[in-house]
Amino acid sequence: MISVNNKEFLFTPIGDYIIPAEKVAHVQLGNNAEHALLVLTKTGYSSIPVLDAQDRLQGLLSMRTVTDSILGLAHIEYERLPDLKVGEIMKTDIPRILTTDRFQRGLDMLIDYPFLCVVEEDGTFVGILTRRVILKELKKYIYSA
Ligand code: 2BA
Repeated sequence: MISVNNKEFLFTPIGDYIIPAEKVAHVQLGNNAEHALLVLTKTGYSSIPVLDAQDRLQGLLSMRTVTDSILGLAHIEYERLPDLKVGEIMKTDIPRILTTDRFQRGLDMLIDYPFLCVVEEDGTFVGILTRRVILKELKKYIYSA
């Protein structure tokens, strides 16, 4: 069992650890699935946030969601990609965390998810909190304990 004597870091606000929105690859509700597939492929990320025109978080889109949406009975129907809107196929039941939340909440939630979308109270997308950033921070505290 790891023992970290000073647990104050658990209560620090997550603000410092957020990857800001302008550095996060995302798609818009009205983008079509072909554009989304391009963004996912080019960035290499397996899942990215979906925002509306007011920059509010609406859902998540993954490579799997896109592929599922064009899966026919016998083959993948690529020709349907331009007609499908991101808003129709995205996942809406997604984990999110508030800018005012603490490190501990982020740590707890990141056990189940590779990243969390960070939002303001009104749903405005602020950025993401990734497993990598939180693990790096946790490592610092454990090694200095
Ligand atoms: P994944 O895309 O499945 O990536 C898993 C891990 O692989 C990432 O962990 C990172 O360590 C590495 N990785 C993948 N693609 C990378 C790339 N293009 N450049 C550098 N490293 C890459 P985390 O950094 O903890 O990220 C967890 C998840 O957060 C990612 O899962 C992705 O879904 C999302 N994510 C991270 N950074 C993002 C960004 N700038 N824009 C959009 N989504 C991002």
